[in-house]
Amino acid sequence: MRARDITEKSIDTAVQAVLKKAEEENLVTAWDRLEKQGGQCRFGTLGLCCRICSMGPCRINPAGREPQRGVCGATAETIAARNFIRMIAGGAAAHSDHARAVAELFVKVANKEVEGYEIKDVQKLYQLAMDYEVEIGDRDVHEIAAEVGEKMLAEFGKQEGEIQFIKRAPLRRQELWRNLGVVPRGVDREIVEVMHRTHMGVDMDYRNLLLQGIRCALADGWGGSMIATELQDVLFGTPVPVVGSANLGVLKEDEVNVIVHGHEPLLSEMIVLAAQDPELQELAREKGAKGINIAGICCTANEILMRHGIPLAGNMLHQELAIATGVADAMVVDIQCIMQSLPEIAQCFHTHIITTSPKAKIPGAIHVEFDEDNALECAKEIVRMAIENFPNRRPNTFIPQERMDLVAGFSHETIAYLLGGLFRASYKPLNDNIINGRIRGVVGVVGCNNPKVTHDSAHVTLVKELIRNDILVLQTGCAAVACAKAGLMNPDVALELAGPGLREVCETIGIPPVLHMGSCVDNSRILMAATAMVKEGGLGDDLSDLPVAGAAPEWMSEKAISIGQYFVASGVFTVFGVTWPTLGSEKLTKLLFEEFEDMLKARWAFEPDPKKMADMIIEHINEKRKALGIDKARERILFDMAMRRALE
Ligand code: NFS
Ligand code: SF4
Repeated sequence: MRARDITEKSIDTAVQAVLKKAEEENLVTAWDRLEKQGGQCRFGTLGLCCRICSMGPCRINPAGREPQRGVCGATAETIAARNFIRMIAGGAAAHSDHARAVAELFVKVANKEVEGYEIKDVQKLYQLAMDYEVEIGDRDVHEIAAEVGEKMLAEFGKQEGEIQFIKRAPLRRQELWRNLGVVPRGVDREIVEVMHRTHMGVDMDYRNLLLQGIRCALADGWGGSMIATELQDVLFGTPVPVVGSANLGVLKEDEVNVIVHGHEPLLSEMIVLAAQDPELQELAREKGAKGINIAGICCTANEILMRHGIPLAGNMLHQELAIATGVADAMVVDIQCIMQSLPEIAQCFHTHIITTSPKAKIPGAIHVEFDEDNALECAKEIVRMAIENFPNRRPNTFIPQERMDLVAGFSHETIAYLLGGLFRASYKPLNDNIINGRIRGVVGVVGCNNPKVTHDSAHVTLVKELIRNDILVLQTGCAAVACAKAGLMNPDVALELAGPGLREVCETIGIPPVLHMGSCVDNSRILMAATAMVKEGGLGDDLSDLPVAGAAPEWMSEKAISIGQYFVASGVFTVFGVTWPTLGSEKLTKLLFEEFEDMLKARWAFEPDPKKMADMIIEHINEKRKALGIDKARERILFDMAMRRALE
């Protein structure tokens, strides 16, 4: 990639300022490394490179010249399909192994084998007990939790039958899945089967490969990810609206800054708790700091923002820059989306990079293994290391001023409460306002950052276009952080940008037009919100009837592909930006972009330009509205007091 000006690297002025500092100090960041990659491999980009056996690596010429086959005879579509579903397996594995860790801890908590954690959301536990047909009666909460936990833990390795949460989907969708034979058994089994079928010389029919890809993705969305979300809510509390702030300006010159980065809230929850410890607070003061400041990066940030209002230091591409401010006394990481370069950058400052998972070590980092049997002590040790490190800060510190206030905490349950009130929580007001046309539709804008795209630009441009067109936006992951920083989750800023219908509804309910629903495993919340819309009635009887869509305009990870595939398989039209990994095979791309429509009543699309992406989505939503016969209802209705009351 050619050298780019700083303003082409990110639209975030805080990022631009720290990138400038990094340049002056000769630090190397993801943007520089992307440049150093030069022109990236075209075969790989198009999905046409196969490294599955040692007769290869093989590649297919995308221009139709030789070679057109791998040594084993594999065609372009076989190679691209195998690569694609292996991405799904990678993503599903990441989400689900995270979920497994939560489930294992949950069982220990239920059995009172560990200290520091508790069952916080008993209502949600009861809901799960009903899902899993666990008797509630007048049994002790821990007893119920133990049985629920065991049953949920058993889901991962389930050999036969169907995972339980499939039954949460609209009946029409379940029927469609059963007819296609894509209802997942345990997620472990589906991942293993992807790996088996993509081994040299096994499944060579790209359609058949994709069916297994779909089954594996569904095992993620309605299995692994949903289990993670549900059990995290029971353990740490189901999110309710909370005020927070975002961007590197949340770091503090005069306090100990502990940055938590990664994905599992098991550790970060304890770090939040440890930072409140009076002894550690006192130690911080002894070392000359005014207090202890916790800030998050990536999905860990989203998890503790949603439940505690802990500030967001930034999204994926902020990780190196947070260190480059010179005020990060420790960066604590667990799993996923962490850059190997962190210890190198930290060398130029005083920052401790602390790895905590036995699954994720980085050469040059300090490893403090997180021991959940001793969670709080472990978290305290980490916070203490950060405090002891505070006096070692070097003079070259710089904290950009950017810091945006926001409202987050929109679990799908909370949305129902906000819409309908505590005693008649429901999605009816949302459906009504979609039917009467004040709200055109609902779109999930999710996913990563990718330095190939001007950082945050695609997220922010797309979301602004959508809300301007009266589309309510639901967000998770790094996309959510991007829009939070841009003010789109701040009602004062964002309502100005929303179309009149959306604005009216949001003002009445008291929500921003862009709702932060959490981390990437919490995309399962979006599935549940969409399902609640179907079940409420008036908008068709399947997820594919809804005027909704999904988008990941700056995606990079395998997890994003798994999420996108379970969105599509659940009936949601989904558009990705940046680059598309199957373009080398016309047939496979046609399957994903066109034929899926017949098969799944939803399809994938690819569009790197966020304005065009918005047009594509709006057109799709308009079509769905037309099919529902609600396209003419969009005349403007002014609210009088009675209508406002009715809405409340
Ligand atoms: Ni999601 Fe969360 Fe961010 Fe992408 Fe990574 S942090 S799990 S994968 S980069 S959104
Ligand atoms: Fe080449 Fe086939 Fe081996 Fe892939 S599996 S590397 S296409 S010979």
